[in-house]
Amino acid sequence: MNTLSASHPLSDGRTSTSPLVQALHGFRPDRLPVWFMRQAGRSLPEYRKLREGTSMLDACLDPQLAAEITMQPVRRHGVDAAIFFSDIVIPLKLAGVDVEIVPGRGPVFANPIRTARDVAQLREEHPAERLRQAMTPIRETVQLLIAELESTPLIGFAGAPFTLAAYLVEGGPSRDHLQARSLMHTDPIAWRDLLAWAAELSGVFLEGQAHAGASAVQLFDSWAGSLSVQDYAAHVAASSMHTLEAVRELHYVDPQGDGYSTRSLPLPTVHFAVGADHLLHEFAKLETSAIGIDWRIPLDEASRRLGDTRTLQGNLNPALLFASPEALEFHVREVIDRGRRAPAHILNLGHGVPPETDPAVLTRVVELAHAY
Ligand code: 1CP
Repeated sequence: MNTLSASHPLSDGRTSTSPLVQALHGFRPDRLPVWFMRQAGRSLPEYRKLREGTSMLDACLDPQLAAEITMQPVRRHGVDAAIFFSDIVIPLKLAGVDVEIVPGRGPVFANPIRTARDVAQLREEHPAERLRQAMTPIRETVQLLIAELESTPLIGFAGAPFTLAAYLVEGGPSRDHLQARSLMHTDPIAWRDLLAWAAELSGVFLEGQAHAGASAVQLFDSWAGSLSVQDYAAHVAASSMHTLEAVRELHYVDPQGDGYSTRSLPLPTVHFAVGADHLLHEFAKLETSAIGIDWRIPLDEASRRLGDTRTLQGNLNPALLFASPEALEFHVREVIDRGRRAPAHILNLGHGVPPETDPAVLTRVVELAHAY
């Protein structure tokens, strides 16, 4: 077993009794924890101002800037967690892969990965070791953040291997990830090797954030919903497991112990995907502390399907952020009520904050959740 340092915010008690960490361990804290995927970024005028003249990837790798962007929504909305400002392609970038984030589009790769030769070259030229050597700006950003966050937990994250491969194979964002879904059948060995490589990089990225001070980590498999259950089980699940193994062994000594015995608790983990309720049973096998649910199925139904065993995160419909205050309030209450079926609940959106969102509406959701 691998123990987080005594000065880690979970070990020294700063975040171990926070509503987020309590809920991730399956308890119902006094206050319902709430945070938003993509809370940092384009919906905030202060973000747009700070980002002027700096590219997305440069902003992610500048510790002062990335820490400040991470803090902005915490100060403004009073959310119960900070999400590390970075991107799922940062570990690839740090391993030397030629990738850019094109404004208004997303990650674009100079050399799409289409053949067994491309995969072999990628593995040879960009090994996980190269990322390990390049993690300094990530660790520095996390250290700056935990010094400022006090009792608010920082959530670290990584992209799941399939979602990364969906970009690598297509060369950029795509509607249905068809080329990636084909490669797993046209060349299953190359596909397996590509996912194993991506899994290792994402694992190094998660582990680095955890050791530096993140109090939980989330695996984003945003595009897994495009897969059939059979394809997910046969060609994808093992690679997500591989990434999670990098943090599975990480534990901390519960500072709330009774003084006679010590209790060791695991670093909490979250799994998230979109449009993937057909894969819920598969995600359950990954044994994360919580499962993120998008807005397509109600939380009580998701919990029922999981045997009421798992903390759920979600699942406000982002479209309701644009509805009348009354409709939004009704929706927030309904999501919280349905979430009561699960052992514990973390309120979030079913997917990220749309860039057009009025930030005052997000603050209102936090207030509603905390008051209800
Ligand atoms: O210039 C900009 O502001 C670029 C927009 C942007 C931002 C703010 C991108 C490009 N990435 C990010 C930050 C980011 N990305 C965060 C931290 C901020 C926060 O959550 O508060 C996180 C967690 C991500 C993760 C991410 N990147 C995911 C998984 C989460 C999800 O939303 O599904 C995915 C799929 C990406 C790829 C990506 N990066 C950027 C964009 C626009 C996209 C999506 C492209 C597409 O539609 O395929």
